[in-house]
Amino acid sequence: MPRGKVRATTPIENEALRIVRPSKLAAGVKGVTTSFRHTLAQSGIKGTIQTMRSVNRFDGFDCPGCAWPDPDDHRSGFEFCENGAKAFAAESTSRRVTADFFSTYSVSSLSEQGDMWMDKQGRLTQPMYLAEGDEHYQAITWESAFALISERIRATDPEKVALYTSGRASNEAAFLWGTLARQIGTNNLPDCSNMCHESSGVALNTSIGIGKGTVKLEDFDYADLVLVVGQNPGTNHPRMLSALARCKRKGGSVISINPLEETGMKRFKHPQEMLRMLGTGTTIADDHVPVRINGDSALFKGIAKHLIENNAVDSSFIDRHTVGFDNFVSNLTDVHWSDIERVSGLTEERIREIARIIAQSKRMVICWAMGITQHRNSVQTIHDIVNVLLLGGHFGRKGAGACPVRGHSNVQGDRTVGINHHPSESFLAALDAATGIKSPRDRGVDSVQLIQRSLEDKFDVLLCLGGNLLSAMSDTEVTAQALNRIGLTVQISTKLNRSHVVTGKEALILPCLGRTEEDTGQTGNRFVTVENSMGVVHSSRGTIKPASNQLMSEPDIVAHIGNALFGSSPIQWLNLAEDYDRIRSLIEDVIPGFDDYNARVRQDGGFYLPNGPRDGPIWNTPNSKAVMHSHPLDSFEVEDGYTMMTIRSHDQYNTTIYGMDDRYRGIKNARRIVFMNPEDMEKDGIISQQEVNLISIHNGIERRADQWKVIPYSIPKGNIATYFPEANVLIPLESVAIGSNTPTSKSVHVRIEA
Ligand SMILES: Nc1nc2c(c(=O)[nH]1)N[C@H]1C(S)=C(S)[C@@H](COP(=O)(O)OP(=O)(O)OC[C@H]3O[C@@H](n4cnc5c(=O)[nH]c(N)nc54)[C@H](O)[C@@H]3O)O[C@H]1N2
Ligand SMILES: Nc1nc2c(c(=O)[nH]1)N[C@H]1C(S)=C(S)[C@@H](COP(=O)(O)OP(=O)(O)OC[C@H]3O[C@@H](n4cnc5c(=O)[nH]c(N)nc54)[C@H](O)[C@@H]3O)O[C@H]1N2
Ligand SMILES: [Mo]
Repeated sequence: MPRGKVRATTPIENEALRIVRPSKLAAGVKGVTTSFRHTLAQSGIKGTIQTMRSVNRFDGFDCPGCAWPDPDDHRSGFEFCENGAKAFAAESTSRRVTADFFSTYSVSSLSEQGDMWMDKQGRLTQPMYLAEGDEHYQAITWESAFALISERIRATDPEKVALYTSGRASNEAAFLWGTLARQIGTNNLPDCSNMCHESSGVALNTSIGIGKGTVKLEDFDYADLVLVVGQNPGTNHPRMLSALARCKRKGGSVISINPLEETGMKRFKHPQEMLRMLGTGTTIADDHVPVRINGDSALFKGIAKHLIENNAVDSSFIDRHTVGFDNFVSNLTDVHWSDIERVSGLTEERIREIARIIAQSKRMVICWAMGITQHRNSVQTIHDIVNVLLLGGHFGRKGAGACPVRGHSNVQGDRTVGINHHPSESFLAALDAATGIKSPRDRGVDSVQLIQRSLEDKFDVLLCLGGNLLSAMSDTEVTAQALNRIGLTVQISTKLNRSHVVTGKEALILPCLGRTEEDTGQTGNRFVTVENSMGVVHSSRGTIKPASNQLMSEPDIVAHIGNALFGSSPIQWLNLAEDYDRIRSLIEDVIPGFDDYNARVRQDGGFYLPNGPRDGPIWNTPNSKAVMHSHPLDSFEVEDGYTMMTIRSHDQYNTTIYGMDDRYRGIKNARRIVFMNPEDMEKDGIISQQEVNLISIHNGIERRADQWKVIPYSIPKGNIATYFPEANVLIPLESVAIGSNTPTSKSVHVRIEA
């Protein structure tokens, strides 16, 4: 019997949209008071003080907000930012979702509620089971839940099982998770980075031989130039602004390359210095370059042309360390300035002006995030960025390098410890030797492939370690249909979200401890470890009383599933999870760079993982040199309609909506809005706040989303912006980046219907 109608998207709110003056100053007085209001409202004053004291201290927990590192030398205990505070507040809320809640609300009635409402219901407190055809989740014991999962997995083939990971999982949980998948017999490990920095991983691996960035936090003190490309740090990595401000104080320059001039890049006040009321803050960006959406490849090609024409390249570095230079040069001669100008939306003179600044730089860092990784040609664009760094020899040098700024606080660590759908032979061989299992060698599915194959009934069981796959993935309605076809979906979660209502035929919710909470196993107070965006592995120890006495830690949950499936041979699952030092010893045996893991991670601040291009430079590529890739200029311009990017507001954490405002962009009470250039509005006869429908077009198929309000905004002509996840219904599942298969969330071809 099918369930009642379940909505896959948040209902259209009839909100009272107001356009106000955007905050010009990031993380100033307002930021701090706002953050306190958030924690206070949700966890009460005692909770607030306790939480704030433990943030990012050596003996406290790692901020669940983002992957930006803390200063090596001092973790003051008050290293926090407004949005980090919102992330704690959301986790340390005093509200609870109990079994009664689920008997009040059926899944279909829950689905009629908004995304923000769902998160605000509080912490999940006990395991819940949704039987096939049922309308209500009902309580289930942990034991029965594990038995059910094991039964369903045993009843199917290993390739019909997938294990999704969201990037908050610790190294310990993620390592067990990957190992569990391989003991089951699959590399089906789709993860949030497939939708995030996968393009960076692919592009960096194939050019510099490591899928990560090559800078340390201290490099920002030495850099004479930092480019911030396709990234909005004021909202998504606020603590990065301190590093940029320090760079500037030491004489460095910062250039922001972005279709939008984001707050924070304009002016910033360090929250820790805040109470001293220092002036009006530091101006961060010395220059703002309003590139068109997906115009970055053209821009960096133009920069490279200028550098080569003017012989402003480090020839000895290029000779010693790279291959592909000659080919790159001849390829660039076929790229014409007229095309570069059209695609980037910038004049030749403007691009040469930026190139002249780059030519002067001895120590340049280039940072980027989702504005670069979520396009058709993202891998190529990142190759273009790396080429500009290679031309100037900006590797293996203090104050220089590539800096893909990671999102989720441990997304980088999860990949390092084996969350990978195409693991290397050396990793699998080491895992087999250390554990006694026989890992499969076949490539597994990524997130997009998981959805595509579920539509063809190729999946029976999907286990999710955190996250909200339904809302994070592109093509929401199609994704929902795919998930509905899976036999059993299991969500290991802290908070309620739409993936708990749009499920497989049967579903389980397994509530787990959050990062901030005390983890008292049989061996006493346990801690986990994480890796930040700069390759530092450090500890994170929760300090707050758990939200419910029925919660289990993530490693414990994974181990119990392993134990239910396989008992204790060859992996002693329960024994392993009892004491996380044992998991870490196993990681040390399997993954290079974790020597003396248990000892070194107990040092204040942890330790750096080795990084060839940074430490050498040494290149772990086929011919031991960095590769300069040459690609033709792909433009993916749209002839009719607009190129739409889907971005984050200041009041959300991915699919978790904290509030309906976007203070830095001057928006109150609305999320279904379209930022549009005033000249485009005039051309289309659209007035401010007019309601329009959005229609995306891909391979002749139309997808619609109705009732969006238009906001005039400073954005390049032909470009529009909307918020994720509301706009995900418009992103076709098949529209992905070449080479990384990442949904093209930042370039969606859209028509506007007035
Ligand atoms: N508070 C908060 N913090 C977060 C998150 C959150 O949701 N909330 N999410 C976390 C996660 S998982 C991630 S991955 C990061 C995301 O961090 P960001 O990448 O900063 O997030 P987005 O909002 O997607 O912003 C992308 C930026 O790229 C710009 N952009 C879009 N298209 C282009 C383009 O073609 N070229 C250029 N040059 N710029 C472009 C947009 O204008 C926007 O400023 O933040 C992490 N931190
Ligand atoms: N259109 C569009 N789509 C996008 C993006 C975009 O820019 N545009 N960005 C993409 C990016 S960069 C990312 S990373 C993905 C994010 O994809 P996901 O990581 O899947 O999504 P989140 O919204 O971060 O997941 C939030 C949920 O995680 C659970 N959770 C929180 N903390 C914990 C914890 O400690 N343990 C466990 N087990 N669960 C926890 C809570 O239940 C919460 O509801 O979305 C992607 N989707
Ligand atoms: Mo992300």
